[in-house]
Amino acid sequence: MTTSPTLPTFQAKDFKSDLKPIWCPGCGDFGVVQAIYRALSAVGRPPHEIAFVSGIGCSSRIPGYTTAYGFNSVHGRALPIAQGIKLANPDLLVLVAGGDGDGFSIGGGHVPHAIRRNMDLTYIVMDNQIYGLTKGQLSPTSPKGLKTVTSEYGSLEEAVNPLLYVLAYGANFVAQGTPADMAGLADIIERAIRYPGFSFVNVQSPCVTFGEEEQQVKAHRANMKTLASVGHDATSRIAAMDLAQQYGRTLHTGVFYENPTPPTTMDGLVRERQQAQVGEAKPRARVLERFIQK
Ligand SMILES: Cc1ncc(C[n+]2csc(CCOP(=O)(O)OP(=O)(O)O)c2C)c(N)n1
Ligand code: SF4
Ligand SMILES: [Mg+2]
Repeated sequence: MTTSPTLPTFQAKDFKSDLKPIWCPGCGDFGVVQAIYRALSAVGRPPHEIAFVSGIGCSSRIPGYTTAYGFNSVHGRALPIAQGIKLANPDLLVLVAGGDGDGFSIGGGHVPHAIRRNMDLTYIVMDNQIYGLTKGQLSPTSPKGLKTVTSEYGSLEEAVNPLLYVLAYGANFVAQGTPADMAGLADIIERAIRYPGFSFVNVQSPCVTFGEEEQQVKAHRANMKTLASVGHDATSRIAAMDLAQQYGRTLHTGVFYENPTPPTTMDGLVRERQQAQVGEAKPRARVLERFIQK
């Protein structure tokens, strides 16, 4: 009798690098990276098949704390870099991470395009409503009225709503979690990774140094409401947009929207087109002729 070869299995510790995080003690990002280790072990892809891209910020240090290939890149530019990686090597599992500032101020213009291209990426934003790394300035998700070093009398601006933002642009998987519920967060991230297409996870990740009292883990634990407990239908974009309007007032956790019929991803469409055109493709050496003729 022959036995089938056993596939390697991974534990959370297999995704933990030797680098020691330099986050402030108690920072929410510690919980987020733990949830990512757990999600990756459940997904079961080996570290060398994973590319993890981030921008700049406290949260963007995350790739270095994993054993995946990591790129702590340029402020606000994680998504374009990740899309290039996925296009060049579609077999890689590509994760993207960063902060609310990285993703929704300097990088905000890249988000709609990543969504409409719908490459198979998972984008995790650690939303602490502040610029943590640069010592506590207003971020795009800071609530109106917040007093910071750059808004001594209180912010006059409305906050960006990251959930509504990505839902409005057509993201097919949108979720929110908090490290106050580690098991729930790991589960959400695993589902996002498994979703075939662009998936977005907003993590309410407390900044213990510059964040507000009501944005800390203890308050999250007391106030969070799972979407399952409110009977939310995650197959309806409209229902998701309705609930997402409570961002900043109610901490809903779970999957807001999951398109039950995922459209073909752009990396998939590119592959299809390449295969269809392989017969008529010019040999590499004569590729310039196509431009010269025109
Ligand atoms: C082009 C550019 N502009 C500004 C900065 C300074 N900078 C570094 S991180 C950051 C914001 C970080 O906030 P966020 O993305 O929310 O991450 P957090 O530190 O809160 O996790 C800024 C403004 C930079 N590094 N590069
Ligand atoms: S400044 Fe805030 S976000 Fe940055 S490591 Fe410290 S607690 Fe975390
Ligand atoms: Mg931030």
